[in-house]
Amino acid sequence: MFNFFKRNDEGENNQKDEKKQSFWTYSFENLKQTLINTKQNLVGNVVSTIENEEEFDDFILDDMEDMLIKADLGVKIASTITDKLRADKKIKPSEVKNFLKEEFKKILNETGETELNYKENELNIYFITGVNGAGKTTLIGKLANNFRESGSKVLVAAGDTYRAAAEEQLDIWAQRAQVDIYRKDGIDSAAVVYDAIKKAQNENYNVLLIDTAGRLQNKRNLMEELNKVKSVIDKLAPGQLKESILVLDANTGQNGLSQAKLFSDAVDLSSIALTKLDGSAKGGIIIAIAKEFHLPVKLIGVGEKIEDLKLFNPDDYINALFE
Ligand SMILES: Nc1nc2c(ncn2[C@@H]2O[C@H](COP(=O)(O)OP(=O)(O)O)[C@@H](O)[C@H]2O)c(=O)[nH]1
Ligand SMILES: [Mg+2]
Repeated sequence: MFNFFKRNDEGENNQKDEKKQSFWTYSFENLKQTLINTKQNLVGNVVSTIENEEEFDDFILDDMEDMLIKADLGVKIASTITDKLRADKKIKPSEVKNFLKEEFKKILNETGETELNYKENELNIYFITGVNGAGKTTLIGKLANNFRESGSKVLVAAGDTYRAAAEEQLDIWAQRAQVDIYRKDGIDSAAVVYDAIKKAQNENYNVLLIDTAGRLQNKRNLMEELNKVKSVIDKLAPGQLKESILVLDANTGQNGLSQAKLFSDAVDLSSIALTKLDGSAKGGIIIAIAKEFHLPVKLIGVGEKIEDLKLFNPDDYINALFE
């Protein structure tokens, strides 16, 4: 496993490694600041409304369910949580905060590994998907920079051949991140990806980041194109594909759930990158996605700058929401 992905590097006193690590990790204090609106929306409102009640009667439970749904947790989790309280009469409203914390923790724990999959000394391919404007190209720029800072040889592939100037935008990010780009404008995405994989394999790259389109004439065309690209990867580089990442804008809230469904049907996702968490009140979507799709969030976007991509740490996330 990539050393810099580890949060606790006790005994690590190599300054260069510390610098590298700082690119990926997010201090607890900063995470808390980023989640301040989500905390109020998801936890603060519910707890302050409920905790002084005498007992969980139907009226309060309905109210609580509504609040959780409005906080973008989704109907499924909201009703599971309130049904538990209906069934277990021992839990009192004064304990609601701790109860919620444990419930959220359980849901996040069930998604499995939250560290980005990476293997030393081989090609690691990351297939990046998501709707237009979610933050795919930006994420690729930031990821490329982090990987390059961490010592990897990085290639990015301009697979969004649909949107005008998409290749240009990726090119600018590649320069900023000081990594190589494979682009060939005017041909189809699968062909670009085919060439990029060949190049990455022949020239011993450690990381290949594949950008894709987020909007075609219609959903079906988009899903077909993504599926075609995925087949190329599966055919040329089985085992080298380390993550199929869906990039979601935190502010889309519940809409993110339908996006996750659409994309996971087409490309068999392995993880989520949640962008624009900075300032968002809808960071609870992380829990909804974990519950509905068993997909872990592995990366969070916390700003527009190159260093604003961080590894997601579920324990810190929970503690930041409930502290
Ligand atoms: N505040 C904020 N803005 C972001 C973040 N990630 C991306 N953006 C912005 O979102 C917009 C769309 O990003 P882009 O990468 O072009 O999305 P794409 O269409 O999915 O490739 C750009 O203006 C980015 O600067 C983030 O984590 N925080
Ligand atoms: Mg793009």
